[in-house]
Amino acid sequence: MPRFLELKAVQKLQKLAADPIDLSKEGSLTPERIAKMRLSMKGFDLLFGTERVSEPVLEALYELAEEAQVQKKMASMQSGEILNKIENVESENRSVLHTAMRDQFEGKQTAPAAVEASGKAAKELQKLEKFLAKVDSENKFTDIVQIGIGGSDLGPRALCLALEAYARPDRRAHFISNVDPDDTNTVFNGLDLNKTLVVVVSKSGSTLETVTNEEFARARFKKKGLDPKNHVLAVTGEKSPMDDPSRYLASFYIWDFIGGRYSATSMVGAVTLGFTLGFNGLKEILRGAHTMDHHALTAPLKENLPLTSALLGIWNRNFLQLPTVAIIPYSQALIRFPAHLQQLDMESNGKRIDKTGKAADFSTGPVIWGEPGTNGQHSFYQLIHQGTNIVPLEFMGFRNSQREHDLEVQSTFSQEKLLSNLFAQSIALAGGQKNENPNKFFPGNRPNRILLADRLDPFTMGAILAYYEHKVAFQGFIWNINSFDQEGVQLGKVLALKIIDLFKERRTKEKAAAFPLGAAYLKILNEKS
Ligand code: G6Q
Repeated sequence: MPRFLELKAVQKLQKLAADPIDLSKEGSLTPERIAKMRLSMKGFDLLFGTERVSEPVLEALYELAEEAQVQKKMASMQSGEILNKIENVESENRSVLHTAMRDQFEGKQTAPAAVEASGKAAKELQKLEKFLAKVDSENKFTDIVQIGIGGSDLGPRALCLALEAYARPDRRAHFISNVDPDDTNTVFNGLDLNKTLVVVVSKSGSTLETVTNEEFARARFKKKGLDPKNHVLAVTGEKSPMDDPSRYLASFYIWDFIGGRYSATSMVGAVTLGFTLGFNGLKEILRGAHTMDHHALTAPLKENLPLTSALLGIWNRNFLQLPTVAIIPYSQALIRFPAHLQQLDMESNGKRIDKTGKAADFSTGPVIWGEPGTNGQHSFYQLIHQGTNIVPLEFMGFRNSQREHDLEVQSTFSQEKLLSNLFAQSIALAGGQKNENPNKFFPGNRPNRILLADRLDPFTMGAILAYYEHKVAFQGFIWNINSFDQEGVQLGKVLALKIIDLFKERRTKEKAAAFPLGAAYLKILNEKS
């Protein structure tokens, strides 16, 4: 496989990028363009007429996808080939099979590794269904606290918040991730522990924050005279230090072939989502994700939503040289989803070498950040409209609200106001606004695209989650980088443990005086260098 800069389409795109379409020019942003630059799939629309792409650019981008053999790589991924590796150096050497977690519906994979993985997932799902049925029949628990961090927190938390409108009225979810005693106490102070389950989620079973917070939780139960064994659940890797079912009310597994940031549809997210939404709600999320997995795998290049989004991102990043992307959902329920996507994208594609082990001589993943609209409009959009940096945006919008009740105020419903704002911003950012007063002049050519869906329900949420997972994977395939490891995160874990050992050494007053904190910091620096 040639390296990214050696791909023929890259050279073509570099030439085209010298003179990209000017969307601010009269007659550029026509209704025909908006209607034409649109892909649809089962209620989802990807609208990208407001990106700075012309027909020749799109042609060259799809050639790039073909040359980089993205469809073959997606098929390898979903069938369980070992993609998580770097040639000729020590690396994780694993399959990447988060798709197997939801490969529980029609159109199943047949490759042995994928069948084995989806079989393992099916077994855990059955176990969870049985456990949830028991919880229902006993009617003892109203609240669940998920303790986990990074991939064991962000996705599940974002999804739970997003789907609160579909939660059972008698169930609530809470999350603790940070090793911050104030946060842990705040969450537990508001709970009736008699009616509370805690699910401790850690693939490695050894993450400092999570292990500490588990002990915090156990101590709270004990203080109330309750046996933690009747309240605490575990989700962890086989043979991890947490793999001791005798300590837990129930335990579930996650495996090496699911990366933390890709684990929301595994037991990492399933326990809390199943508890709050009910097992059928959880299944709808999985069905939505599976539908998008199947689409990513089988849709032709030019009809493929996550691939097209990936290509537009590569155009902005590598050819228009734009280093950041803002993710803006026009839905308050998605408030934590940009944070999840930040991890998903930046941990996956924030890489400096390609899969051959050589330094990347091109830009890889952009800086991802975001916040729901319209809130963002009242804060950072100023820079986006008129600042000196150009920030591409990925919008999300929904034709209908989650809850039925909406109110007509000044002749429109709130959902209509929300969508009107989204479309108005998209057009204004791309087209700009002429004005003789330079202070009121908007240059336009701020690239953006919209993912539009019917309603943010569990199925749609699952599909959107998978859409982004595949967008990130497709970009990694094109750059030929390993989107599935995270050495940068591992380093932090090791260094923190070293500093913690020094804290232990400083316990006594005399030792602390002889060894101030600054010295601890320096010692780590010296050991590293
Ligand atoms: C995700 C990362 C990282 C991980 C956390 C928690 O891809 O590897 O965010 O999920 O560090 O790890 P554990 O689940 O092992 O506690």
